[in-house]
Amino acid sequence: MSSDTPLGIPGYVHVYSGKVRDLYAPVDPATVEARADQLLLVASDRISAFDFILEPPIPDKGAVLTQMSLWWFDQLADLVPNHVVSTDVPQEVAGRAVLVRRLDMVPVECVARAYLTGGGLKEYAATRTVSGVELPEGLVDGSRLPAPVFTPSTKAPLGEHDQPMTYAEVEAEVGPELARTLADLTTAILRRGNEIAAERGILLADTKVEFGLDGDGAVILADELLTPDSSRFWPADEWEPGHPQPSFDKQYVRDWLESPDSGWDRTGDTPPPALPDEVVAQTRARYVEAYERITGQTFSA
Ligand code: Q0Z
Repeated sequence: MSSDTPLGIPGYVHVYSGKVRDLYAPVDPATVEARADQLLLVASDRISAFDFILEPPIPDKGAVLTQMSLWWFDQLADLVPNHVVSTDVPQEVAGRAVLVRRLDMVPVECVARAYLTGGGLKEYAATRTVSGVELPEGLVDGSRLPAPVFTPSTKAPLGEHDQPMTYAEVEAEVGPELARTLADLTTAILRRGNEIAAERGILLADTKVEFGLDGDGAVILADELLTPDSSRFWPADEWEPGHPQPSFDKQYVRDWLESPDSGWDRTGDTPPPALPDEVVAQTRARYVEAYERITGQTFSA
């Protein structure tokens, strides 16, 4: 049970908390009311694995992921406008928060896959299609797809899992014109992300992005972008189709939790034990390494 009180941030009101991030609204000093046009997106150091929030948090994870998102927004700014307003945020959340435009969020999780694994692999094994797209035979866990495929899903409430949507369901939800824009933008984002990441020895197997509409109906990229929390990062030099690929960020955590050392039974009904210092340190180092390899910049907290 993680019924933690969200952080009080002077000048902001708490709006919502997800598993690993928190949302606040700035208070307008003139009216002392929450502003309707902006949000503060705060990334915590919390980490999830096997659907649990683990203890303890990973130091600097929120800052690493926030800085990585900002870097990607900048790299992809010519492809799609984004929601970032300012990185001038309260000291309590320095480095791990972004002030953003409050948008009318599109009710679709926009996923694209460049490599086959997870839910996409399961669908392929049953039908040789992924989200209705026919694929060549002989693909295995980790295979690169001929081209990125749009595999949208529903936005499930907290604690539930997203369900796959067909392209026709997306069209019915948002109309055919916006559906085409979402699909094209999502695959273009993953394609561009992989062109950049490949030069740095990282494969982006898939990604989940969220879009919103501004007051003029323009499609704006929101939320986070191409982080290890929204995308599968694989080390390119260890890529070997035919089995599950090591996860760039969480492999130490998963391996330790599944090892006899942890004493944890994943199939039972007890929450996982606290991570040892060594696993926390290695996991932090992997997030920092991902940031430094992707951006070419040194991470400083
Ligand atoms: C994002 C989320 C959480 C962080 C709503 N620009 C925007 N305008 C309106 N709504 C959102 C955004 Cl990014 C929005 N989320 C997901 C939840 C912390 C992000 F608790 N929900």
